Amino acid sequence: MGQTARVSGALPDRLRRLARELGFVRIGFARAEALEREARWLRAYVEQGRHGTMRWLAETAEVRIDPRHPGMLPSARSVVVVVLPCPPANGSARHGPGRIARYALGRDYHNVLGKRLRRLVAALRDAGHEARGGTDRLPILERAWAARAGVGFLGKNACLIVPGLGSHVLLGVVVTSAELPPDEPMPSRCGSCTACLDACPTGALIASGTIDARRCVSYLTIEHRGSIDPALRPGVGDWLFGCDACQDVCPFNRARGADGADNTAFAGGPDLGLIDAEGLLRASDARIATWTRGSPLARAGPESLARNAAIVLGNAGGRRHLPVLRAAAAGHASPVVREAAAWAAERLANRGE
Ligand code: B12
Ligand code: SF4
Ligand code: SF4
Repeated sequence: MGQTARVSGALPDRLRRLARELGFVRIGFARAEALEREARWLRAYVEQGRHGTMRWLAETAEVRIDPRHPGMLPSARSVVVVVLPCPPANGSARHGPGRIARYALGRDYHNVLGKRLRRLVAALRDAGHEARGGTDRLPILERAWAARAGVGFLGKNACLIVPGLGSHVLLGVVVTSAELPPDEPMPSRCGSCTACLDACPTGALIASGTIDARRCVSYLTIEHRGSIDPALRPGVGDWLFGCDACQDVCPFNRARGADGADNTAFAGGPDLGLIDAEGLLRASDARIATWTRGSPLARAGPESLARNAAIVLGNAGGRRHLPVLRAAAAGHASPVVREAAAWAAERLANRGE
């Protein structure tokens, strides 16, 4: 099998060509070995409980720092990282208040990238090597490997930034027994800029590159179930799902080509223009599930989306939203949504515009 893989002169080029054909805009190779510096960062993150309720992250922490771990691929020699730009920025228009993070504006990226990554895995297996690929769901620190494989650098906002493209990119990884020529890692290029640290609405970026997920609006609106700490709700602002605040201010996202405008990979997803905060509060769970099918929004689930909608209206709505909030506070099926709607109605009433 692939454990005894030798470098085929043509394999790296074949992989690069295939990646390009599949629409990936960058590809890089790194030697599979234990990540030492990042292991310290990840262990500190978990020990301090900064992963919040994402227990799966803590449970797989040791697997994530070495691709040769029995839980990953013991025969691993190389890590291949590929980059796909996020859906174009123009898909976010909706009627009332409520924004959706850029990465979630199209079809679910797990499907879009997953299908393409299977082709890369198949090419490696056809060449006699072992390979495991995935996006998001493999127990591996994708950003760290992307920086190692030279496709970008880790910004102070913790994101992987690709010079010329910015950080609105999604990553895919293939771990393989093939020995591939490693690319040069890319060091940080943030310099003295601190725009993202200053822009984070909840203080979730506690130091350069260091995040406390428990305070992060992305975590709160997507991963966190149940009630959101009232102290953090104003910081949620008008984010219905995810948050791009620390990326929106980044100078690397103003480069030409960073808007993903010519990227059609995510086309054909559900029409997210249908989803606004008011509609989410009025809709049944079944209706919300239908609206979000095939989109990353499905991960949050109807209850969390309706909860987020109430908070968004409390932060960014007006008195015209009081009736829908009061109706939800009195009659929504979920106690979490009822409480969030009561909080929002009181906030709007007290604002007294
Ligand atoms: C869990 C998770 C989350 C959680 C926790 C995020 C976190 N930073 O821990 C939440 C829900 C908050 C989240 C949010 C987002 N996520 Co997310 N997430 C993940 C996931 C599944 C695991 C991340 C993880 O292991 N976290 C643990 C920390 C320690 O690791 P890390 O985030 O990789 O940390 C790096 C940096 O923070 C930095 N670092 C950490 N500590 C320190 C300390 C110092 C001193 C320094 C200098 C650097 C540094 O180096 C680390 C090396 O990897 C990955 C997919 C994967 N398997 O890797 C996607 C992933 C990281 N997410 C992604 C995206 C798109 C996002 C959002 C932009 C979505 C959004 N718009 O709402 C936000 C960005 C928030 C942010 N500023 O980080 C992309 C990243 C794209 C990119 N360009 O970087 C990934 C890679 C998914 C993918 N396949 O494309 N995410
Ligand atoms: S995604 Fe939003 S809340 Fe999270 S670190 Fe970035 S700016 Fe802060
Ligand atoms: S906003 Fe500035 S500090 Fe933050 S990631 Fe971008 S360049 Fe780096």
